Amino acid sequence: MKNMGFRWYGDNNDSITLSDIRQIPGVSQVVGTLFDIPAGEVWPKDQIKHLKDEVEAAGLKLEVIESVNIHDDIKIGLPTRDQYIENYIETIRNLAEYGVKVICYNFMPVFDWVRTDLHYLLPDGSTAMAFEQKYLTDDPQSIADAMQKNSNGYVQAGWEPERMAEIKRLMTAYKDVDTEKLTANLKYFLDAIIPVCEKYDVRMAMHPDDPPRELFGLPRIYKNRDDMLKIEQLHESPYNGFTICCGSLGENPQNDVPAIIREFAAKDRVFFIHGRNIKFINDDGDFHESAALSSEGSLDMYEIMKALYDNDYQGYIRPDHGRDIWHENGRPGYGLYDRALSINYLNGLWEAINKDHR
Ligand SMILES: [Mn+2]
Repeated sequence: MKNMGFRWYGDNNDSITLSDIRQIPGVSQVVGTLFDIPAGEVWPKDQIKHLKDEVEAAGLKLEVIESVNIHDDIKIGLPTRDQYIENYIETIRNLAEYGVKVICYNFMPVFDWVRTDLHYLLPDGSTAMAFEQKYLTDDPQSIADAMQKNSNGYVQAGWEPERMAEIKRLMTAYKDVDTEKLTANLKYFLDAIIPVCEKYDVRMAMHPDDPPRELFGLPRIYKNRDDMLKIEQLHESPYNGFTICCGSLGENPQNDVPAIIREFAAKDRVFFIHGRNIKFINDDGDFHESAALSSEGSLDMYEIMKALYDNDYQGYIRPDHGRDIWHENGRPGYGLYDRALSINYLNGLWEAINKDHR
């Protein structure tokens, strides 16, 4: 695929180098971030320029950013949100100046993605991240501590220490934020930023909640197709759209991921794809992440790629989390080898579908 990318956390935050990424066949994009900038602060132009320059020096492009995190005050709807939204707008303008076309973001309260095991042992001896409801305690702090402790010394995106130090305070601050209020706060945010995105040609690609269900009593507003329709209608614009994370949506067996892609890609509201497979462990929706190959997981990756092809998808795609294989010991889910295998597989499916339809 022409816009195949690879997520990279930056010089001091990743076990993988840009030249490693360049050597994966068929990769043209780095999905980049300024990992050290806390949510709510403006991304400085000089740091964006530095990132773009080094990505381009490696023969790659920087057109997708993941993520520009949204300050919790915006999600809670506090009066301080206006300043944080101003900062967000300035970041959008700064990124646009350096050629960024898509910003991936999420609107999950307190926690980003959640797993109960970062090293779940698979029958072939590899490990992957897993979610089993029975291990989810009532204490969010213990989940945060486990995520940190088991990440091989890396900080996981969405689990930054400054955020985790605040869990108790945040859980209290979200006490009165229900689904309706969180949705209204998303609308307030979109109404403010989307006109800027239209002017500067930057598309906002919201990432689904992962897993797509309520946790710790906190609301989740992007869990399925109906949620997507609502989000789309909050602020109608070709710049208000989605990241389809196949794994995240696929973690609810009721979600028909290829059908969701068909519906929203046909309307040109899909800007970014996370190509990931998962495998259900039981009928309760517990799952582990798996190799991308359809036969290794519960999602049909051919149908997913076919849905993109049939809708003439021109947007960006990257593999999502991978397994840890071949003695790799990096940030769990973000090793080099299994994600490179995913890219080769997804590109292989794409080539085959293309040639079938010539
Ligand atoms: Mn994802």
